[in-house]
Amino acid sequence: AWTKHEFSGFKDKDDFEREVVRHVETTLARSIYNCDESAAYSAASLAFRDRLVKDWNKTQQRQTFTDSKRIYYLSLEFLMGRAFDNAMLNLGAKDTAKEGLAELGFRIEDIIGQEHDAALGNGGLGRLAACFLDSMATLNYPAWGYGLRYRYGIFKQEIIDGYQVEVPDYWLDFNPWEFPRHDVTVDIQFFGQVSKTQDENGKTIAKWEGGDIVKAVAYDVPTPGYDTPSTNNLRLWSSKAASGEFDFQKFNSGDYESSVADQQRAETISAVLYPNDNLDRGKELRVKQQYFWVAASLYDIVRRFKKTKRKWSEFPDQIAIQLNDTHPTLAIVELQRILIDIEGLEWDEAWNIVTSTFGYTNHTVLPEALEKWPVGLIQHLLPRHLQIIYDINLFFLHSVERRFPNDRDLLRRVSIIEESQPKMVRMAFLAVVGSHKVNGVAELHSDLIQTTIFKDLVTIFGEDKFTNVTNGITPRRWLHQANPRLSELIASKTGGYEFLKDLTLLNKLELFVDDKEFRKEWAEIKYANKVVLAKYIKSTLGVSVNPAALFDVQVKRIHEYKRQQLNIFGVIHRYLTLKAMSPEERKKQQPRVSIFGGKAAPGYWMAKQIIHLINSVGSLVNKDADIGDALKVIFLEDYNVSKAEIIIPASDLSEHISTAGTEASGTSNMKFVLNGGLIIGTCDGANIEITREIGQDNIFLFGTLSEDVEDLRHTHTYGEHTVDQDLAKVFDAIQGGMFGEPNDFQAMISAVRDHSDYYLVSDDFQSYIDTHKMVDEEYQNQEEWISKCIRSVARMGFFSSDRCINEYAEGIWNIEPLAV
Ligand code: 26W
Repeated sequence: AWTKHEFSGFKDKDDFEREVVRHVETTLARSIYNCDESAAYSAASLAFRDRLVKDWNKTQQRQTFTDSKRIYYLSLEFLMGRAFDNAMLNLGAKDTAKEGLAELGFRIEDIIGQEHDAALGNGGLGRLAACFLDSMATLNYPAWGYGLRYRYGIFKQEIIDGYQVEVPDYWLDFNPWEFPRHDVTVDIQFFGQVSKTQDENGKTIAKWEGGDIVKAVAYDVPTPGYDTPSTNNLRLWSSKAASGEFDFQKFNSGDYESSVADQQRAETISAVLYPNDNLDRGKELRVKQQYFWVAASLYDIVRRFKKTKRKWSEFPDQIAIQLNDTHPTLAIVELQRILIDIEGLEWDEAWNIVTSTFGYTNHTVLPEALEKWPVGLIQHLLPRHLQIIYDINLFFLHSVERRFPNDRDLLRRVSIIEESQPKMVRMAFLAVVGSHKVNGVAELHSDLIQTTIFKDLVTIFGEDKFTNVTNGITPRRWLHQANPRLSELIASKTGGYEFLKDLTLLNKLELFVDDKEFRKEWAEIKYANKVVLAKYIKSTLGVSVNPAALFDVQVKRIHEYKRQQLNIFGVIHRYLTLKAMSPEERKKQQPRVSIFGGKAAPGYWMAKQIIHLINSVGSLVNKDADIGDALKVIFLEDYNVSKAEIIIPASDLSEHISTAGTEASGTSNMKFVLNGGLIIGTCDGANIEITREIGQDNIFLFGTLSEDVEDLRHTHTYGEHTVDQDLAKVFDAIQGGMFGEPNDFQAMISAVRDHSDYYLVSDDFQSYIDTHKMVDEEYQNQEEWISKCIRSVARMGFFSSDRCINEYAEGIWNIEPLAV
């Protein structure tokens, strides 16, 4: 077994300093007298990397030696954020590093600030995968993540004249957290033809030949657990031309240009993360990314399994593979192909192995987000896979027909191939058919998938195949790292930092709700966090905000279903109301800062219009002398993980106001409550379970319930549909030119007033405004407000990603932690 000393890294600050100096002088080839913050960051990170890699090696040896069952988490996105602070905290060596850096003349915050976010994800799904890696390592599960090493992560957002402008995020200039494995490569085949022959026993043998080969190169990222030596691996694949630098044939024959072009075409596969969130655009390059990544990962997994010399039937006892949404669904087809075409298993035996191995997590019910690929595209790119998909579908439909004879409409509805023009492969159905468990990510969402998109499949497979695992977040990053003072205060009352490993220990805080001194300390920490954010706002936008005002935050991807338009219409309503008041009356109102942040997909025109309106409202309101501190409207540029770590601890109220039934779970709702902020929200996603845990009195719920959404939408389409009166006044102000050229915002207004108001902005407007009035009133009573915050935090234990990972491990993966 390891001793704590062995994995916590440095003996003392001198030991750490020596390592930093060594890296400055040798690895970076610089003089310690010419070491700026950037070099200090590089050297300090390398010093920590050296420690991580030792734990990483031991963890891998141990996993191999014990030959225990592993979970492979396949995700096209891992939104890791920064690694340095996380490594220091998880290794329990941040104080040591802080002292050491101070002696070298640096402030640790400045050094942490040098790191570029690893932003290989869009939003919720990618960040969830990152929280899961932290929990799997912390809980000592033998686990690997598999993803793509994008050269460009999610774009950097700039706001220019109130509009979003996208700038490429080239983040790999210097990345100490990855290890290239030039010896771990896989050849990936695309295009080509399939030939079928018979062997001596009359069995049909399929051969996939010809086409193009692209090389996958592995890059390993060690992911440390908290207070444990377990350091798991995140393996990211990078694409490269197969024939090395050049195609020498072409090169020598003078066709230099096209030999370079081939190489660039290969590298394009892992070049860029698709910036769409909850929107499927069916691009050929995207499906190429998916197959490239899935095929490389499975080759790796199978290679590792074959080394153990076990029987194929033991594959599912040794390996669980989780599909993070439908993006890796081709893995089901690829494993079946490997088993029947390459390893020579019979179809049924192979299919048993496949379906026992995979689990599928669904993250959305939005129809525009459900992946479908044209049959013709798959035929062209992956001809053998299309045959296997057709065979899977044939066997599946036969079994359905046997159990439900003469129901042709059922067969049409559940077919993996949609008989449309053109025909499409329904990836979500393929994922359900090829997995042994399917889960949603919050109770309401898991109920909804079973009663809507997968209703027929529940009838066919039975309810036991479908389950719920409510999302969670890692308290290490989202409390300890982001809000160190609150973490320390909690530790002082709950018996040390144990709560970071067992979040239910937060319940001990309930004993201190009535402790006036404790409430005061709590309030001071929140205020200090707000001062930090206020300074950040001043330095980036030049706007002064009063830290004593109520900070009202909505940060997430910009999407109509998340309803930032409802929020900004509410803000305009507040502005009009304030303007109509006498100065004396205005003084009595609760001051507010409305803070927005989030990226719009580059092609999502309506989302970009919403960003423009928020910025236009801000530039009017923020310089209106009548209004002063009563209202400020802020749009924070380039919302990302490291900015979330500043914003979330500074919030008094956060907005989670999606149309009921549309937000699968949400995870930032959990982060905000855990940091002592209250929520205004709809009865959607995990808000419902948060309410159950923390109590109705500690959350501001409003709006239509999900069971009423469909009916309401129908009244819009067929009935008289009049816009809420207060909302109509907001529209008048916009159309009167109060916020600039009204035409710029016409689509947002039309969507509600002239079209069917699909997201029910008008229906929910009045209750939204009324609920904000209640918020203002309750905020006036600070003692009561703080009590609610403390009570809420005390009851948030359930939302740790540790609880969530334990549920997956027990209910879906059937794996156990490795003793350390
Ligand atoms: C094909 C385009 C595309 C890209 C990304 C479709 C769908 C996605 C993701 C599944 C969208 C996503 O991030 N969903 C979010 O997943 C979170 C983690 O479970 C949930 O908390 C959010 O509610 C859900 O929107």
